[in-house]
Order: sequence, then structure tokens, then C-alpha cells
Amino acid sequence: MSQKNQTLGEFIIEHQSSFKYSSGELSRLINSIRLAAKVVNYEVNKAGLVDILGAAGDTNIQGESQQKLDVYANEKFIQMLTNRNIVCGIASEEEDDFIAINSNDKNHQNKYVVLIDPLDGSSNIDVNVSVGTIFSVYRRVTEVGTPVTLDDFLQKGSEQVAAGYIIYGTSTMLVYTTGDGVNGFTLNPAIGTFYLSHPKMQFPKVGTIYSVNEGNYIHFPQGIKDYIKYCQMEEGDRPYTSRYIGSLVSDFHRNMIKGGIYLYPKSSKTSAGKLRLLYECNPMAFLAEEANGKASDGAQRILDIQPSELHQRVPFICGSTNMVNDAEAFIKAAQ
Ligand code: P6P
Repeated sequence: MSQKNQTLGEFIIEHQSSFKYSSGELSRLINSIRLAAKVVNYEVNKAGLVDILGAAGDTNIQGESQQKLDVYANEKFIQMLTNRNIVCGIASEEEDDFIAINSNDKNHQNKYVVLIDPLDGSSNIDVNVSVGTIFSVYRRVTEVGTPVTLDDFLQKGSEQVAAGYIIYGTSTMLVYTTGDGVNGFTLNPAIGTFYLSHPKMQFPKVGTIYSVNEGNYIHFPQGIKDYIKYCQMEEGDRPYTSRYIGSLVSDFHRNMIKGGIYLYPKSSKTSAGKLRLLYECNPMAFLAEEANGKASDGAQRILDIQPSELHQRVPFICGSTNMVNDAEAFIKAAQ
């Protein structure tokens, strides 16, 4: 039974035995993410005070200018995961290729790979709007003790053993699942401890918030346009309220608490949408389903998509089940 005010460390220990692979490694992995979250949180919260804002001058594989905090967060999460000797491979939005850890050490018995978006929503950093870190964890599929291969990362989202995010907002929270529900932990910055503040998080079945960048409206497929007009019509509990923060973690977190739907569909500008399957859509989809919600690309379950590339993008519709079902119905009707 989850007890409010339980610390994250106590929660991990209490629930370790319920995790089917409970060898303690996954617990140590979550603990290393916890430490990285506190380190990154410290920098994010003082970003306005030090010369750490602005582009680092480089661009990532996505062709997006890297903010210095992007680079910092990427380095910290990779460092924490590597130093604790827990994982055998890491993939990151900020790294062109995956990173093999201790690939020449045959005694290396680690069996987990982690995929991260180290600082999602980074375009919001300079305007002091919430940003987040997203992580996804799999067991490797290749032989333990051998170097990881791309196959270890290109697994369907349904194979994830853990996923979660850190939201650096008005308060800093770590929200994650290991397949037994979603639990949220809030950081007490005075003592640097995460406390269980949101046990067993669940999407309300029906929400009244829709979250989409309507600046792209004219580029959307007809079904998406029809659904947005449906959200805006006066009928029943509509019109819905439109909320779009421009930070997936923030929009997702609000919708999971209040009920709602987030859409980043394909468009004439982006034929596969914008969000990355492996380290944005899959972890958020795992969380959504564990929280009684739904996540699809408009036609198929996100967690059933067989990845083909490390940084591939997919259309993403996620949130309260009834709302995602409505959106899918409009897409189907327009075909
Ligand atoms: P747009 C941030 O870059 C991100 O990946 C998500 O966090 C966010 O929801 C989306 O892109 C915002 O994209 O095109 O609406 O600015």
C-alpha cells in the first residue's frame, strides 16, 4: 500500500520485490536517475542567474540548436548512469548514436539500456517555462557480456520495464512506472528528498482540455482539423479549454491530473509528426496506459510500433481514453 509522504528511496525498497525482475539493479537505476534529477534541477532552477542560457553554439542530430542546459543535462544523466555501473547502453536525443558502456569488459553483466530526452521543451528554458527529462528503460535483447547493438534500443515500447519523467516546474517531480501503476514524487528542495505526493496517478476518463499547436492548423490532415473543431463546438461538456505549454512533459502531466488530450499529429510540414518514438512517445505512452489513459499515432497503439531508427518520429495522440478514441474516430471518418 502506497503511503503518502513515503520517500522515493523507501518506496523503491518496498516495491522492489513486486518487480518481476527484482534483482535490485532496476532499483539502483531509478536511484541514479533520482540523483541526476536533483543535480539537473539545481542548474535549471538557477539558469536565470548564471551564464548558462542560450545556445551552446552546436546543433543536435535533429538540427535543433542545443541550449547549454540541454548539453549539461545530457552529460549529467549519462555520467550518473555510467558511473553507477548499472546499464550497458544509453541512447539520447542529444547523441547521434547510442553509447555502449564497458563494451570490452566480458565481465560486464549489466542488462539494462536507457533512452533519454535529457531536457524536453528546452526552447522554453530562456522564458522560464517548465521543462522536463524523459527516460525509458529496457532489458537488453543481446547476450550479456557482449557490446550492445542497435537491436537493444529498437525494441517495441511494449517491452519497456520502466519509464518516467522529471518535471522542473513550480515544484520538481519525478513520475515513473515499472508496470505496476504510476506514482509521483515531489522534491523537498530544502533537504533534497523526493516524497510520494501523487500515489497511483490516473487520467480522468473524460477531460475537457485539448492540447495542440493550433498554429499548425492549416497543415493538419482533415481528420485532425475536424476533431479540433469538435473540441471547439458548444455541446455537452464542450467547448473544451485549449492549453498548450510547448513542453510535452508539462502538457502530459497536467492532462494526467485534470484529464485531457495532447496531440502532435503529422502535417504537410512534418510527415511523421515531430516527437521521437523511442525517448518521448514510448515512455509517455507506457505511463499513459499505466494511468488508465491511451496513446496512439492516430491509428495504432504507440507501444506496438516496431522502431526502425533511433531518432525516428511518429504522430502522437495521448491522454484520457475517451478523448483519444474520439480523435481516432474523426481521423478514421476523414479517410
Ligand atoms: P512545437 C519540445 O521541443 C517538444 O518536443 C515537446 O516537448 C513539445 O510538446 C513540442 O516539441 C512543441 O513543438 O512545434 O509546438 O513548438
